[in-house]
Order: sequence, then C-alpha cells, then structure tokens
Amino acid sequence: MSSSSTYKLIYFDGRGLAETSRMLFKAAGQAFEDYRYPIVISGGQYQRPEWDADKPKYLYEKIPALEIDGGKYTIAQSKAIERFLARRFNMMGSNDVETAIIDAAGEQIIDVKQAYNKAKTAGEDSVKKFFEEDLKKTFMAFEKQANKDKSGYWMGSRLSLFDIQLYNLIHFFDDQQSVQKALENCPSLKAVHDKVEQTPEIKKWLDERPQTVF
Ligand SMILES: N[C@@H](CCC(=O)N[C@@H](CS)C(=O)NCC(=O)O)C(=O)O
Repeated sequence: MSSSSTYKLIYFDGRGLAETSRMLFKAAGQAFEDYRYPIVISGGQYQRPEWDADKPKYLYEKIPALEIDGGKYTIAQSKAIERFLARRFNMMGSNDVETAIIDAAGEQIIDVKQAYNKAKTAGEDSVKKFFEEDLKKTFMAFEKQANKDKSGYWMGSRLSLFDIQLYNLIHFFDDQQSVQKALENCPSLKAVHDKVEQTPEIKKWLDERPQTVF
C-alpha cells in the first residue's frame, strides 16, 4: 500500500468524531471522499434511515470508518484513523518519543471529554467545576509540554495531529467563555490554536465546510 492510495472517510453529516481526520486530509493536501450519512433531528430524536440500513455492513457497526483503495481495507475507530493518517502525512512527531507524547495527549482529550459528559449529567455545579478545575488542569498540563522548539506548534517544528486535536477540543464546548477562562494562562496553546486556524488549507476548509449541528 502506498501513499497514492485513495480514501473514503465515512461518518454522519456532522463534525463529531470525523472532523480531526477531515482536517488532517486538508492540511496534508490529500484528496478524499467526505461521505456523510444524512442525520436529522425529528421529535427530539436523531433520524438516520440510510445509516440504519447500512450499519450491519460495518465491522463494529459504528462510524467513522476509513475505506482505503476502494474498500480493499477499512479502518474503524476514530483515533486509530487519526493516528494512521497522521503517520502517513508525517504529522505524528519526528521520533518515537514525540509520537508517544502526541498519542498520550490525545488520550487525555478522550478522558477530559468523558469527564465533561459525566459533569453534564451531574448538573450545573459539576459543569462549572469541570471548566474551572478539570479542563483548566488539562490545559495547564498541555501548556507545560508546548512549544519546546519555539516553532509555535505544540510539538516539534511542524503541524502535528495534536495541534488539530487541541483546536477541535477548544471548539468542542458550547460555553466558549468558560473555555477561554480555562485557557487564561496558556499562551502557547492559544498560539497553537491560532496557528492551526491560519494554516491556509485549514482556513479554507473552515470557511467552506458544511455548517452542521454537531
Ligand atoms: N470509539 C469509537 C466510537 C464510535 C461511535 O460511537 N460512533 C457513533 C457515532 S458518533 C456510531 O457510529 N454509533 C452507531 C449508531 O448510532 O448506530 C470511535 O472513536 O470511533
């Protein structure tokens, strides 16, 4: 398999678990098919009949999925897809230690999102505590590791998977005021955010991507 492969990224018509992979494709200048199952909210419920019909065809009955070379290979699990693409596009660090650090930070994002979902079910006070403590501590930890090479990127001298994951984490929450407060003492992370947003291929994508509810 070579990097001249063709790619089809399959997900719902939303950013969700596919957007980091879409942004990796865009940043790398790699063409891909951005296949989106329609999803509408009706009576407070998600309706996605096309997906329901196709679901049993997928290995774990979940998406995103990445089909390579016309479906010769299919990769499941969003984080496995992201790491695969990042490795292919040279965005996974420049040695095995950098790779592991990028990988670990991505795992922490999963943990912090889980903490947020838990806080939401526990009520308003827990959500407030989440932003003031959990998210802030996670950002401070990321800040400590950031920009050691003075490149403005989080790790090393070029864009990596974690830069994009961090950008999407920052935009994951509805309460942007609390996110900005949690980021207060993290100048390097804010700089990474802006650098990602100003990357020409990504900027173009942010301007033209479909506006979706999630
Ligand atoms: N750990 C998986 C979770 C995938 C997942 O739960 N996907 C949801 C959509 S966000 C799904 O396909 N659900 C199946 C369904 O709703 O029928 C990943 O990161 O890819």
